[in-house]
Amino acid sequence: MAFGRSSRRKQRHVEPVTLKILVAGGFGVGKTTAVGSVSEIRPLRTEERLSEAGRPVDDLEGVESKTTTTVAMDFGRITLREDLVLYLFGTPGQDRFWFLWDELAQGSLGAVVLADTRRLEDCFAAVDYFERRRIPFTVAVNTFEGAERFPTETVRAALDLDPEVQVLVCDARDRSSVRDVLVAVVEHALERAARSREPVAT
Ligand SMILES: Nc1nc2c(ncn2[C@@H]2O[C@H](COP(=O)(O)OP(=O)(O)OP(=O)(O)O)[C@@H](O)[C@H]2O)c(=O)[nH]1
Ligand SMILES: [Mg+2]
Repeated sequence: MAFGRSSRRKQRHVEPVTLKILVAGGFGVGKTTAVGSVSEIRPLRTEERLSEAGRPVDDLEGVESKTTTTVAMDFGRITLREDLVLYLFGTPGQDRFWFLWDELAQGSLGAVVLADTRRLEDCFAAVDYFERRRIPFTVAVNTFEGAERFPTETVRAALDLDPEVQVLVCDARDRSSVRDVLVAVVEHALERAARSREPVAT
C-alpha cells in the first residue's frame, strides 16, 4: 500500500542539525592545519604570505618554517553523525585581525582554543574572549615536536581555567585527534545548554 506507515518511514529524510564551531588560538598554533585535517570538503583558506615587511610584527619563534598566515578565516565541514554537521571557522591568529572575531563568533555553539605550550601566553586572549562572552570552549594543546610536554593540569593552572573547561592534548595534523576535540566541545556546549535550562533549586 502506497500510504502505509512503513513506506512513510522509509521516505523520511532527517535534515541534519548544523552547528558552528570556532577554532581559535594564538598565531601559528595550528588552526588552519586542524580545520584542514578534519574537513570533509576542501577547506576554504585565506592565507597570505608572511612578508619581510611583517617580520617585526609577526613573531615566528617556534614556527620558523611558517610561510603563510590566515588573514580572514578558514572554513571547513565535518559530519559527526548523520544528523549532526559541524561548520568549522578557523580564526586569524594575529592581533591585527582581531576585529574579525566578533563576526566569526556570531551564532557559534562553542570553540576550540588551540594552545602551544612553548607560547602558552599567545592563547590568553582567546581564552579571555570566550570567557567574557560565555561561549563554551575546550582547550586543546597541539603537540609540536621539541615542545616540552606538560600535564594538562599544569596547563589548566597556567590558563586559570574554570573547572568545567576541559584540557585535551591533540595533534592538529591528525584527523581523528581533531575530531575527538570537536566531539568534546559539542558535548560540553550541549551539557552547558541543558544545565542552563534546568530550573534553579530554591
Ligand atoms: N610539528 C607540528 N607542526 C604543526 C602542527 N600543527 C601545525 N604545524 C605547523 O605549524 C605551522 C603553523 O600552522 P598553521 O595551521 O598555519 O597555524 P595557524 O594557527 O593557522 O596560523 P595563523 O593563521 O597564522 O595564526 C605550519 O607550518 C604547520 O605545518 C603540529 O601539530 N605539529
Ligand atoms: Mg591560520
